[in-house]
Amino acid sequence: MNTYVIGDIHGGLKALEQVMNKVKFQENDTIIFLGDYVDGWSDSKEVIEYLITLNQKRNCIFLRGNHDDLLLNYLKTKEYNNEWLQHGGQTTKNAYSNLNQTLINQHIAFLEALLPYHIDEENRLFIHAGFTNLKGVTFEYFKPLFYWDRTLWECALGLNPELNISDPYYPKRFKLYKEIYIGHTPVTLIGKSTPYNVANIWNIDTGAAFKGAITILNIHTKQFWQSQPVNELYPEEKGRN
Ligand SMILES: [Mn+2]
Repeated sequence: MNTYVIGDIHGGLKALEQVMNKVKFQENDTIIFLGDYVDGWSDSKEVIEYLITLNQKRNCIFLRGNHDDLLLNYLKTKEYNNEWLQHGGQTTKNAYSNLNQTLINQHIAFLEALLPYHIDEENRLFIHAGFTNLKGVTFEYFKPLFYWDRTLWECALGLNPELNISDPYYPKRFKLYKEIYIGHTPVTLIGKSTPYNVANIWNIDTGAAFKGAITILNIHTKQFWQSQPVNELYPEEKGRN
């Protein structure tokens, strides 16, 4: 029985299908999706449909990304702001403009059921962005940080590699969980194109909203699979630039 984690998707259905087909999933495997299913490439609606279908035949855990939350808010209230439109929301808004209300309600139900985080039986944490409370996720006061925070990853990148885990300066947040899997902040920002590990933190967002790939990682073996860069599969589009 294997557990796989998959990073940001951002409406890139063609890349999602490509990388899903590379992994030989077994019936009782678990796939944990780190969130950000929408906003970017033109298939946001189709990605949600794909995930709803996949959930019927695989053990899936779907976490909430900040973009999924923005879409949920739009579908429920029809309210949006320009910042969402500029960060990939425009293609999503377009995609949903001709969907009937029954299907929209189905997608709202999917988005509402997304989990803020997941902790497995071996105390591994899976979360879209991060958390800030030094005692862990259950103590977080401002819950949207689970899908907006970047300080956990910044803290990891700034970590002195010579610092011992018993040192009082060692970040307390890193000691709470066996491993922490995140997306949200593309590793392409630091010139990487594959999952990047610092201390016990694994960043699986390989920049699918931009010119990167979608990545699936086996958490036990750390073997990973990637789509081709998503922009190559949508040559007529700009993604989130
Ligand atoms: Mn993202």
